Amino acid sequence: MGVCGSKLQKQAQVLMLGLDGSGKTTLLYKLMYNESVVTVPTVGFNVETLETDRSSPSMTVWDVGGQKKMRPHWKHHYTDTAGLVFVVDSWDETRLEEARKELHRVIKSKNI
Ligand SMILES: Nc1nc2c(ncn2[C@@H]2O[C@H](COP(=O)(O)OP(=O)(O)O)[C@@H](O)[C@H]2O)c(=O)[nH]1
Ligand SMILES: [Mg+2]
Repeated sequence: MGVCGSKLQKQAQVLMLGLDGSGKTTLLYKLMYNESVVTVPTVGFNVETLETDRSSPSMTVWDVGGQKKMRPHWKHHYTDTAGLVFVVDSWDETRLEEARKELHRVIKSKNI
């Protein structure tokens, strides 16, 4: 139990979802390097490990492509996910309803 507990402390998996173009990859690299990078639409996913201070677990952040054809694949990343970040472009009001539907679909899933 103790060994298992210490293992869990070392690393936590965080899943970052949201519509395509909502700013997920920008946020990931801002967190990683504190820089605004030029992004291209994510095909597949980006994954980065963010180091925190020694007392906290490091975070492995999965930024998964948000295009319509990618969304059915989101569920394959739910296992072992300790946290979910759902990114919304609050400026783009025309897609808020689409974002709301997708968020509800994710949180209603049995596996998350
Ligand atoms: N103005 C503004 N543009 C942003 C922001 N975040 C992302 N973008 C831009 O929005 C576009 C899509 O961002 P990206 O991170 O690729 O979105 P993703 O598809 O969710 O990974 C890019 O041109 C970014 O430069 C933000 O906070 N403000
Ligand atoms: Mg992206």
